[in-house]
Amino acid sequence: MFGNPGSTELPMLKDFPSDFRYVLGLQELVVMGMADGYAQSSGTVGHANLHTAPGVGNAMGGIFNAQANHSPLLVTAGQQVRPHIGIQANLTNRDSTRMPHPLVKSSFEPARAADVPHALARAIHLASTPPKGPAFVSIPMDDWNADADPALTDNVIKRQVAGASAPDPDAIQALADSLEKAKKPVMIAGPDIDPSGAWEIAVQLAEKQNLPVFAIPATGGGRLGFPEGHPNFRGTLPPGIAPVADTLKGYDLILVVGSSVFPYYPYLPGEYLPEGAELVQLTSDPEEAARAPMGHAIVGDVKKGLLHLFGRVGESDRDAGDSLPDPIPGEEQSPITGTAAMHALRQAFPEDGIIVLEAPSATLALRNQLRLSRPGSYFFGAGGGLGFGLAAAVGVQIAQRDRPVVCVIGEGSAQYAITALWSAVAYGVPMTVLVLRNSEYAILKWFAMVEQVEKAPGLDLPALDTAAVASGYGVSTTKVEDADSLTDALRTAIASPEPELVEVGVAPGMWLF
Ligand SMILES: Cc1ncc(C[n+]2csc(CCOP(=O)(O)OP(=O)(O)O)c2C)c(N)n1
Repeated sequence: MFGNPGSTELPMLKDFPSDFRYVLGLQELVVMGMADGYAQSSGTVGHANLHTAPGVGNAMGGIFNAQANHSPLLVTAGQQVRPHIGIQANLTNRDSTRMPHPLVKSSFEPARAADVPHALARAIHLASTPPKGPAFVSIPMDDWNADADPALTDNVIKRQVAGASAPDPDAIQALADSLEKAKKPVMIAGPDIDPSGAWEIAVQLAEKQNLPVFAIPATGGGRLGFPEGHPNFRGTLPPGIAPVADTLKGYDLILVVGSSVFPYYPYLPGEYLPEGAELVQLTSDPEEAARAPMGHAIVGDVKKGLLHLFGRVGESDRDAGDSLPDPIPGEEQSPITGTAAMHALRQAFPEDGIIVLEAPSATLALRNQLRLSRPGSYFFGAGGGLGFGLAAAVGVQIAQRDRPVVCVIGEGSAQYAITALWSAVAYGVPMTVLVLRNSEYAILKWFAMVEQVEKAPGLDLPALDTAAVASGYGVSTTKVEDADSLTDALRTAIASPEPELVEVGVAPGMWLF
């Protein structure tokens, strides 16, 4: 249980059971991020316990991220005692179930104290059935002194709910026929491939059918769906409508797996599909299927769908095109570029390492330089709400004790969930944080250019000393300025059994390669 307690949650924490572990976050956005990272990387349901209305308010950005990430989360919050709700005593969440809407799959306050166990079980089952996401339960604080209904509870705790439903075999057969007939098909790998366990079969399908593979636009994908060092990998799609169609020009069948179509941003209008192209989307999320602006969709479990498809197509000898060139560090300069910083990280990054990323102007540089190629190695806040990275890294590292976690973060982004550093120290979480200091909100300067906005205030961050702030939370820190020192500092930090922070100065700007 990741939580931040208040008076309304204390009764829930009384005699805290020894087979549970409580991880304290110092602010509810951090609680959500830690639980989100933990849930996604452990593959189990995470639990975030929030303080009543104001705590839920603080958590909303994190709940937004969790739904975009399809992160299976039980979110509970305390509530005034039942006799106080009607008179709206202090701290009453007066419309507790409406508050987290529309970001949660369900929102519930049990009608009777005795129904709390059932309400929790219901939320857990719902959170963990595709499409996964957060489910909310508000619990009046006096409920914890009441007895559960044994007839109901005894049944409830034994139940299992299996959620992965296979796509319609006829639809998969039609897709297999289209794939066999296509002259130049392409696969677009989405974030639900990895959590659904479809990583291997996605690779096998691409190899059997000789498919070139793109990742969905980097800003909208919380997970990788395909090894980025694989010879069939062609890079990430650009994020706008027209640029996506432009990149996919010449392909006649576009197979989108485990993704919405597409998480576009910014608005760059144009045709949605290149001429002559057909698009088929395989997704476990009926909502993602329904809202797509083009193509057909098949709803069902991504892994089962790919397994069926794989069995219905033959080996193909079509030409998949050229592999990506090896990443290069680019020109030397001082301060170093974001590209050089990511190249330096590549030298220090262990094979089994995990990246948690929230460094907007270096997102593409990281993807291109690291070419992460193992499942469960990449976590990114698909919702785009800052405050995910530092907190999620703590949760990921708690779930994955044996894999080194490196959180790559902009100095601006770090401030949204900076108190996560305290949790990392308090619980001995040995993650490494790499802070890219460019003294500005670089991505927003790029957006200002795209949106033709001149002279916007509030885009510079002079004199923000993240390392000094981190020291205050008890984190060991190192500051470096050149690429070789960065690699050395990262090697040391990654090997350390304590949380460590490395801050590097980088030149302002956007780093695409
Ligand atoms: C909760 C939230 N508030 C504001 C934003 C808008 N925003 C997007 S990127 C960004 C700046 C990030 O700065 P930094 O981490 O230093 O990265 P850089 O752009 O310099 O690479 C901001 C403020 C957001 N995405 N989420």
